[in-house]
Amino acid sequence: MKPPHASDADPTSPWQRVTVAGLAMLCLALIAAQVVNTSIIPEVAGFATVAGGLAIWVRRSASPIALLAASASAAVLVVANLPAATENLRHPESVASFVPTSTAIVLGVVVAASGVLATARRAPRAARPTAAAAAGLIGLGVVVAGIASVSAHDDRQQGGDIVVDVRDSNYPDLTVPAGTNTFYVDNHDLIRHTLLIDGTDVDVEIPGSTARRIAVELEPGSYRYICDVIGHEAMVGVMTVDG
Ligand SMILES: [Cu+2]
Repeated sequence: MKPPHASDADPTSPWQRVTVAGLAMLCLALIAAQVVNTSIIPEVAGFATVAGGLAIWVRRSASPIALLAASASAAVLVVANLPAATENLRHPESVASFVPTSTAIVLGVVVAASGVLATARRAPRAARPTAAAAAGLIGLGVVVAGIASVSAHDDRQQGGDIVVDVRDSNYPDLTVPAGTNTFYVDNHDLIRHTLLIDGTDVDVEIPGSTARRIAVELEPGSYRYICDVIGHEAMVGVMTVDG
């Protein structure tokens, strides 16, 4: 039975429940994203904390301020992540990059909309189908990524290859002979990386838990090689090519 002094917005409104559930799942998805990254990413940790805090606030209070704060935060999350998300969504074969991204985007959009709809008390009967559609989309993301990762290309190491082990989003410094070298770049991380070598046209995608063979001719000198995934700016190695 509802208390006689029920607040302005109905505390049991279906959209409010969707907002709370969406925020709670968003918090978990952002924590999971960091677990697969094996590191704490300050922005992601910040959003996870905000999402968790908002979930508690909206659950306790159906006030328009709480609901609109949830909406606005979710919208900011989606927009701020769009450049990185667009890249990750183009590479479903890297499950650990794709699934947290697709999940966070779906949840972000749902929370952004549900917070406003709960405040406006509009279309309550659409809440349940919307939540079901969101769950379906998240599940579809997992299936698509699973299929893509199983069929992902994975190179085998061959004799004479220079092995570059990639762990914890880190590129080691290397010393190699001049001429044509074949690098066997073994990505031990679950997440995707790329490899670009300054002064060459090498620009290779390396899905999570796969390896790539990359042949490149190098003159003596020093070359910087990097991963250009957004947020991986610290992934810089130096290749010293002996004469
Ligand atoms: Cu990377």
